[in-house]
Amino acid sequence: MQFETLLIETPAKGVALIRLNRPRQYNALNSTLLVELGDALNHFETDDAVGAVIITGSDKAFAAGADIAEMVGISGQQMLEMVEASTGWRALSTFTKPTVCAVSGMALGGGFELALQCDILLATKGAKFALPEVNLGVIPGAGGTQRVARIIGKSLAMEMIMNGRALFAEEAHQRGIVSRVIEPTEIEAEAVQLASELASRAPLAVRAGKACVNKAMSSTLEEGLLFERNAFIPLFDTEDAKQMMTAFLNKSN
Ligand code: CO8
Repeated sequence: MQFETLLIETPAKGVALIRLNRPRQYNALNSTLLVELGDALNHFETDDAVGAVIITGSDKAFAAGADIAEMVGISGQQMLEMVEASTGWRALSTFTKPTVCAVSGMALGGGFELALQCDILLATKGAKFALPEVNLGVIPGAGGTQRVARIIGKSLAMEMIMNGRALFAEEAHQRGIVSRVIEPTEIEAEAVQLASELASRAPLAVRAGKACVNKAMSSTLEEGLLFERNAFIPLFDTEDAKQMMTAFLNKSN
């Protein structure tokens, strides 16, 4: 696959890596990138050779947000049309396979929102997360207000969204935004190792687990428990469950 704004790599069996590649603009998310991201994810969704996807940027920046050059002076109606044409957001939110986001440097605005839509977020020491849209007279528009508030709580979310307060990797880790803080030289290898493990696991169980955790972020406990029950039961009819439990009892796993 050839793209103008993305590089696609296969760093390990079952793993596809999407590298945001607009180095001169700190990987700012322009409309081309957001369409190409949708095309790449839609391809990987149906590619049986891919079990997990890594999304990453460069050493300096994951992404500096939406491309301000495309937003300056546009109307609300034009922004709505741009959002609807940006298929990458929808493709990521409906992607059923596991996604690992490896953030080096800065993840700002839409770049942070993109990272927040991935399943597992890894960051380098020194990585910076912020929602600075207020400095441009707007607010986050790709889920930032909702996802950040649910993860870090109201007061700090208010500081980030109303006052542009940044979180560095350690604080982002303490507040549950990232699951691991890693040396810059090691983050990519660790992301590949993690994605390889995910890709090697029973795919239907991994997808069901992902769907359930995502449901937890957007439902009441009762709705989530029902969703979990409905995801849990059918897994007993899968070959993986039968074989893996038998292998456990036979001590051959
Ligand atoms: N958009 C466009 N260009 C950018 C962006 C951006 N977000 N960020 C950096 N650039 C460009 C600069 O214009 C500059 O270009 P040039 O060399 O042609 O002048 C180049 O990248 C280098 O930038 P700087 O000279 O500013 O470099 P610094 O090292 O001094 O600063 C920063 C780097 C900190 C990244 C700084 O550029 C900055 O603050 N960028 C803006 C960050 C920001 O405000 N992000 C939020 C954008 S709004 C948003 O994301 C809303 C999301 C809504 C999603 C909606 C759903 C579709």
